[in-house]
Amino acid sequence: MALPTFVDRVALHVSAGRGGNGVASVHREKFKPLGGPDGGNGGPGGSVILRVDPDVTTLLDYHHSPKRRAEHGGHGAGAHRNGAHGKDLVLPVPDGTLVTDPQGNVLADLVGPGTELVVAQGGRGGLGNAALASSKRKAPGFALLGEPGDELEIVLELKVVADIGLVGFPSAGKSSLIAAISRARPKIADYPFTTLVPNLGVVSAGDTTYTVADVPGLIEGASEGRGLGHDFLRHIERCAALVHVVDTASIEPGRNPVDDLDVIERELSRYGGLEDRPRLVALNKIDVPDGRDIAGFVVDELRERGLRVFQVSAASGEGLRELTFAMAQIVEAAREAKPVVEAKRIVLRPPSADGSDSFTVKLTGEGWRVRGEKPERWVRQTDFSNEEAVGFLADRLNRLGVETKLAQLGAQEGDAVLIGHPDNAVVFDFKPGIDAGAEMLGRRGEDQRFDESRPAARRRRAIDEAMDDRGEGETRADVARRLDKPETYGPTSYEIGGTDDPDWREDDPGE
Ligand SMILES: Nc1nc2c(ncn2[C@@H]2O[C@H](COP(=O)(O)OP(=O)(O)OP(=O)(O)O)[C@@H](O)[C@H]2O)c(=O)[nH]1
Ligand SMILES: [Mg+2]
Repeated sequence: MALPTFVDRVALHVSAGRGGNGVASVHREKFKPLGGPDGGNGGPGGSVILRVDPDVTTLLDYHHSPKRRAEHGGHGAGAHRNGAHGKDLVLPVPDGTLVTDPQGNVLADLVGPGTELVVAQGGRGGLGNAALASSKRKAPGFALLGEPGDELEIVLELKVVADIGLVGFPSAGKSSLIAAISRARPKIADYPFTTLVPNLGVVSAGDTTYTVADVPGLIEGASEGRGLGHDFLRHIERCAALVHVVDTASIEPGRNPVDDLDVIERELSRYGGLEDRPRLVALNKIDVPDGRDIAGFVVDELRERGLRVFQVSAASGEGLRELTFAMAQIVEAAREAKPVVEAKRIVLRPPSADGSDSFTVKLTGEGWRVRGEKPERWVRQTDFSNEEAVGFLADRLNRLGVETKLAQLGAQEGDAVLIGHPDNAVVFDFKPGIDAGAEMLGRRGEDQRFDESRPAARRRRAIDEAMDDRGEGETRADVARRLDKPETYGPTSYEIGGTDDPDWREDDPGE
């Protein structure tokens, strides 16, 4: 089989760039020992954007390379240097590209040059410790991680945007007609199904310029897949009007213009959705003497049905001027009824990413499952190897009300709490109402001068001391428990539960 040169449906895998990580860094300068935090933020990852480009007429490129990825954001660096923005990946698509998910749900219909769809959003960059610092938390010893970009499967389907669609039996002369009235040069031959893909032509009649699409021929039973089937009719779904191209000179037995027209109408109605489109009839090939006679016989019958009928010859050009002006009239009327679409930018977000404070808590076999845009994002931003970062997360979750909600629903101390999508949730131990959190975990973020007045810090020191003579195999968490101060941070389980310490009640800079 020949290589395809026209592709009107492709499945595409798009991945946006990951956001860069923020960095925890402390300013150092000769003779200035007390430098502040100066870790820069990670740059956002690049997004994948589909943009309607009038010069693109096929989805062929995507057929050849169906995986597309935008650039990652750069990591932050010391001295307040922010990471670079990942470059967006702009994918040009033809006018009239329908974007769906693999299940066929429509995500967007891209019509009009310049229309854009942000199909996969780049991940946010993580904040560096400079941005996380506050009056009380003077030198955070952690930074936030960049978030992964969206990654998804989409299907692009091209629905040609033409003003007029030509329909008819194979060899009726549709391609010949488009060649006669425009500069399109489709393949023309005396065997059926010469046209395998839609052809577009631009026609000028008077002051009106419009496009005409020629689609592969239809035969009786096309809706059951006979011939080339009727799938190609989706290319005329957007047309303002249809022109029946009818062969008046067919020598096939049983063929006559009226029956041919009825067959095509039946197939159109089986396809559905085209009933409201005005129709014109072009009785073609009247340069052939028999054809002219037959056209003469049927023209009245067709006009009695209320159809506008034109007797034409694509070969000699006879009657084409009237036909093209009639088409122009319909196109003008349709354009007046429907204003031109303006280029716009559509942003696609997964349904959960609504930026709201809402979250859900459900009891499942594995434990309490917490879902919500913010809790899940915060978990993704957390560097779990850094206890101070984990404490920061705990406090954010607490402030959102996750702990309160769990308690209301009857969660017991020690219950498993899973945050995030079932496939990659992070598991925590539930530990309500503790006087813990970041304070007691990390020392790097604290200004020692405030220590004396801070109970959490005092307690942390007590644990530090007790650690020196802990039992074999006893973790810091065990020691804390032994001291009757709850703390259970371990390598795979993190505690959620906040602190009453006013330090952590400031506006969250990570939002
Ligand atoms: N004499 C005469 N022949 C024509 C005319 N229009 C088309 N033909 C011939 O009819 C045959 C089929 O023409 P096409 O334009 O390929 O027909 P089509 O409707 O595009 O056919 P498919 O693409 O197969 O559906 C060709 O041999 C043309 O030369 C016409 O007005 N007069
Ligand atoms: Mg053709």
